[in-house]
Amino acid sequence: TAKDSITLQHGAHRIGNRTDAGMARWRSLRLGQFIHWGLYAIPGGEWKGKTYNGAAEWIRSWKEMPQAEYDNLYKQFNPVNYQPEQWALQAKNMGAKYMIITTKHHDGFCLWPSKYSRYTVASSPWKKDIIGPMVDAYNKNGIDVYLYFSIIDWNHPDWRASPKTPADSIAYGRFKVFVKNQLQELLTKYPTIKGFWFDGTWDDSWKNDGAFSDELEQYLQKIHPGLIIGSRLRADEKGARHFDSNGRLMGDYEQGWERKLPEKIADIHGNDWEGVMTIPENQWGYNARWAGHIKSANELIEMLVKSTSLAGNFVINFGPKSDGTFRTEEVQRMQEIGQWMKVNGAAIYNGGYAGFEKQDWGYYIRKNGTDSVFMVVCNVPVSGDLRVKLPQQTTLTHAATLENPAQAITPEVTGKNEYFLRLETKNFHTPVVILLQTSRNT
Ligand code: JFZ
Repeated sequence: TAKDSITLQHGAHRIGNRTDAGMARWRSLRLGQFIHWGLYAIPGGEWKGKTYNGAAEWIRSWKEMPQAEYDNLYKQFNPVNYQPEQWALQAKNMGAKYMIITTKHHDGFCLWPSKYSRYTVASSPWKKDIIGPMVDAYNKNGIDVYLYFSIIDWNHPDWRASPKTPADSIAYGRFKVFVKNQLQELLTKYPTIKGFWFDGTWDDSWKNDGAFSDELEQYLQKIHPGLIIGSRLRADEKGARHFDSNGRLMGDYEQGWERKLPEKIADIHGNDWEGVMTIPENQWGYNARWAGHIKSANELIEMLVKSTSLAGNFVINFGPKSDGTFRTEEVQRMQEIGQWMKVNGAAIYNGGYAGFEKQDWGYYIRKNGTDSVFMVVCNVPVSGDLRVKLPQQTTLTHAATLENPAQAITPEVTGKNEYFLRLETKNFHTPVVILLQTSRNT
């Protein structure tokens, strides 16, 4: 066990993962849907005929985009085709068990009618709350809701990235009160939410006030017991983020896996974690012109499988258009992932690290707390033989695909605790899942 080298007041307050029922539920969900939606969907990565090469939700920071014009886009926010029921059903059909919605991104525009700001949906032609109907629709479909909230707020006069003068510090002090008020407001308006997903916490102003991030986290969890908050909110009093100066994780799970995933179980250090992934390379909000590599449904399924096999959650991002509809590429991926999940979801929900040595054909996933281990086959070898290497004292008693559970696959014994499994055909269009029943000889 690690020994603390520094005494910290605002470091980690817990050793190891949370053990309560709310966190156990989060850990069982595995597949989430992220939605980045806001004013940036209106330009969609283009302004006055020019294409912005960065992430579409960052367009306000582009020199070609006059900030005053961006800050007036709210006068055009009118998503007449926004149908939260249909959004929720679509997410459910994909197999998502939780969702994260941007209540406020770096631009500061609020998708709920906040009484602490005039820069909200209430001032737009749409006028109505976006968040409330979304929370209700998703909850009704059995999907937990988490609220994304950016600490960076380009629209707020008191926000500072790096306070330089006493006046800056006073302004930022007011800003922190504003943040706390907005979060308290969100918890009061949407009491069924399960947690916050914080972002924009890398600036000096935030990371040099670890005490405030600590007090804020404790305040939110006090007024909403069980609230789940990832490591991205926190800094300690020395400015260390995510992990405190003694290397201990702050918050409820590791939130640093952004467009990248761990490779092996040692990479997660035993912590709960979640990876968030874009379908194109780095676009979160709607961008009319996706460029570069666009991930296929199979690539995303493999990432979901890999995340589950390494005991983490996987969240796929979508950026709806400004009218409230989704682009075809996103709809297709949701449908294809959903078709796969309908047959193979049993390997994902409640799945975790199997404790078996990884094999070349893909990933082992254990149904948590059971002797059932799934083989998710992403690469079939040219021989067609899948080598199943089990730990010592473990015997394979049964194998069958989730697609055809009634038809057992007869294993060929090739060694002690080692088998070959041969599939009927070598041609697959999606990963194949084989459920193994094992028994331990004691
Ligand atoms: C942030 C945002 O700036 C971005 O627009 C999007 O909302 C994304 C989910 O979060 O971008 C990040 C945050 C963290 C890292 C990189 C980009 N990181 O930890 O490497």
